[in-house]
Amino acid sequence: MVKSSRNTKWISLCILFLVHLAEVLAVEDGLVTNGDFETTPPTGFSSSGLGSDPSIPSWKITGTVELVESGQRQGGMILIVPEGTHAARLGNDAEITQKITVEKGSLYSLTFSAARTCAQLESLNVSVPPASQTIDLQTVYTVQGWDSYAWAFLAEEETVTVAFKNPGMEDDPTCGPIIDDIAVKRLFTPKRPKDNAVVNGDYEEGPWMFRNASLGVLLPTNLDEESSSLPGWIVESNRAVRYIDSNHFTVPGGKRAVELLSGKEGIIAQMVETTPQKDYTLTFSLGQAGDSCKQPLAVMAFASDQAENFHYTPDANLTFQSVGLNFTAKAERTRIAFYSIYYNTRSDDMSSLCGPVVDDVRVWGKSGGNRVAFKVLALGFGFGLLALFLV
Ligand SMILES: [Ca+2]
Ligand SMILES: [Ca+2]
Repeated sequence: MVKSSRNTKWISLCILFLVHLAEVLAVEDGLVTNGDFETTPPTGFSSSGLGSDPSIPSWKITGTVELVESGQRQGGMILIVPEGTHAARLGNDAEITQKITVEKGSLYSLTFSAARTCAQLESLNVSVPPASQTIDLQTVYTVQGWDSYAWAFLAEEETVTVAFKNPGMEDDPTCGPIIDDIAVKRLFTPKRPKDNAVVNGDYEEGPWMFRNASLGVLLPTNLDEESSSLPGWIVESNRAVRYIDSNHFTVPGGKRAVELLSGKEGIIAQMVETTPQKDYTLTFSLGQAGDSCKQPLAVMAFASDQAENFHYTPDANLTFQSVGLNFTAKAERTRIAFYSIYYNTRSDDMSSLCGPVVDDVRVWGKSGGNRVAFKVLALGFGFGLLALFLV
């Protein structure tokens, strides 16, 4: 008996050690090794590409891959380097890969910056086999000429290969997307609060954002809620929505929120658990991102068969307002969704896409609603009495 308890202790200790080891070995949140392409290759940086012995420290390359330098010209065009002085350009069918150690079964999100070069229809394929997605780089969302994107994958092994590939076949084989600042973050799905049917309604859990990432991170189309960079949410549209942080944008609550772009071409949605025939209220914060977005700003909100538009009405003291709509659930899962009514651009550069901000999304049943309504009523009654007393 004593022996078996001792054995159990040993086994527990070993398991603890192995779990700890796995945690130590797994990649840390942030830039992957040489994810910014600033590590000097053994043959040195060369403005004319990687020469006859191409290599990029920590990356395996296939096809025409070049390290480009900021200020480098190609034809009449200056190549864009998103961050620092170097970035990688992927020619026709070219690919760069890196193996990373992860925790099997966990969800991870990759953040990376990409810019287009000569081709008009450039795209970038990001994959961690068997998962893969091709991101369309045709729409440049910011005047800087590059954007940050996030893409999530479920780790099916302890070591996975992250690959970025240019699936294009252009006449000029050196044309192709430029990539930079590749980071990874392990995601957690926040627990659904007791009084709110929405998961991650405050948008605080999401992809990695660099401290200096002033452009936010675009969340491209993703219909699978199990592998979303923004846990709980899906991006239903062809165009992306922008994940923003309080260091560079105005955010209604906490540190993160979502900015809706491209009018009804940018839709964010969630299927929330509901009880059929029960009455609910959907509330959310509607604000502006503090990015000189040309007004008017307005959001179309959907819940079950209800849809309502809400215009952002600026207030001198507040950068957001709380709005909401009532609905009756028709099923055990109810779709809530938001898109921007207008196609907004920034008033300072007239071309960067921007739009209304959504945050603190809540869905609660009528019984909870009555309690809140009662509190408001009681408060109003109190104020009424006070006013009477003062008069
Ligand atoms: Ca760089
Ligand atoms: Ca928030």
